[in-house]
Amino acid sequence: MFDELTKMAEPYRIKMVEPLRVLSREERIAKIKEAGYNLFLLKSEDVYIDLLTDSGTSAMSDYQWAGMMMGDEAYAGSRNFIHLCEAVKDIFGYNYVVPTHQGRGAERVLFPLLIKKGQYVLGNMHFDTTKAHIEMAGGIAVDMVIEEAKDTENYHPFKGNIDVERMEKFIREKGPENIAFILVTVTCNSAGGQPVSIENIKEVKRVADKYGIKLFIDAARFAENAYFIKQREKGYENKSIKEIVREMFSYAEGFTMSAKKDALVNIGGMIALKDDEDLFRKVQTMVVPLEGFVTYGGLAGRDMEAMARGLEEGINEDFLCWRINQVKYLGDKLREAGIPIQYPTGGHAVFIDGKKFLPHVPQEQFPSQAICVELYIEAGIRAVEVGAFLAGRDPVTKKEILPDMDFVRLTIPRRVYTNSHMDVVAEAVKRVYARRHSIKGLRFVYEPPILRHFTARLEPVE
Ligand code: PM9
Repeated sequence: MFDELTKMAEPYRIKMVEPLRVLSREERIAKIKEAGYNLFLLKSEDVYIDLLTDSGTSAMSDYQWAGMMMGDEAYAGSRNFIHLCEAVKDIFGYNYVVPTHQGRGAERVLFPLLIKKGQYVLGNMHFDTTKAHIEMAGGIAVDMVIEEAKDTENYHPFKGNIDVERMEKFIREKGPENIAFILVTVTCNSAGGQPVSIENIKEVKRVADKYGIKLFIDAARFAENAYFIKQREKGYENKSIKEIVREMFSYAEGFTMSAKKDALVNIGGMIALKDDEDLFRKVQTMVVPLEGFVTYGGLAGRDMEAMARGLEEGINEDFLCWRINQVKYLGDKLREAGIPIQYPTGGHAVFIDGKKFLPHVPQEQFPSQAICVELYIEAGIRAVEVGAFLAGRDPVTKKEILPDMDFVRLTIPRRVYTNSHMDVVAEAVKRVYARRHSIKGLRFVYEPPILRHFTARLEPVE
């Protein structure tokens, strides 16, 4: 166990390195203009520190790489699938596992089995692909995160919690038969990587049971959520991460997971179910045409081995302590400099409050995207906008959706960057903040009809 002294540095050493390249400021100005002021359209080699996402960007361990060599590439029943099932049973206590190529593959398979046209899916805040898959299955996604999440300045230990009172009122108004299921996302990515407490999950479960509604978990960042519970929730300080994970998942019927986050792999996902054999059979039937045979679901045997091992490593408390504290380290530096961020910092990213950072830029001109552009120009850092640019337009009125929370997400890949890189990021943000008054908004040159933020092209508003 690492102690107060040894906790000060990474709980691993580096065996292999990947050189970084930095373009000159002039080159960066040219590159971002060429990319239509959209950071998704930059080449990765033109980026110095890549904070676009923590998804699929982790560094795998020697233990995982060794496991890759143990890939059993049989079409059916590979030993790596069996290892994956054992890991899921051991960590989550669930009986049934269906691998998928990534998180959205799991959503694509499971959701149509649970949703009847016009039904609601309630959650804290659904991730964008999750919302898309709910809608593609004929459902309506409703976000019910607590109001405290929207106040970025004030501390709340569990800003990812669902507003249970509001949820119950909604169920009564619409009728339980019109609710397909409840989906709790841990941690709540869209609210700033904020955790959900066990108490809240229990309360949601109580209401779900009262009305005969099923509860599922979007488990992408389950381990980071468990770590926050251990740190912040009374009664859990002496429990192991595994015990906390077990309890969190004991209240749900099943989960979808993007394994590209807390399971520390570059590709992979799954659906797991506690004990619903009937639903398991249905999932197995659907996964074959959509993803692949029931024991590989779009993954190679070696990918499943890395995933099984990654799940075990992902709940290691020393690793989680370093991980969460690295994000906090960057967040603290920004807060000390007076930069408005979602507070407290979340598990996987520091979220800058774009509306407070650039109050003179109207939200329709994408202040958070403008900050992302400036950060790239300042130091070759690629962050991602989670605000109005991503939110898109109302499908009926075609009006811009202007979300309460408009963020620049500085997403930290796992085991990839050191705190020296965090120092550079903090300094770059401070420099952009110092010249914030001269930063202009952006407008569309090309706007695709759906998921526009991936391929849109913009220009500065003069
Ligand atoms: N999240 C993220 O960067 C990656 C895609 S967008 C650049 O935050 C949750 C809570 C997610 C998530 C992906 C998915 C989808 C589901 N739930 O990307 O399909 O944060 O593996 O997972 C991204 P996949």
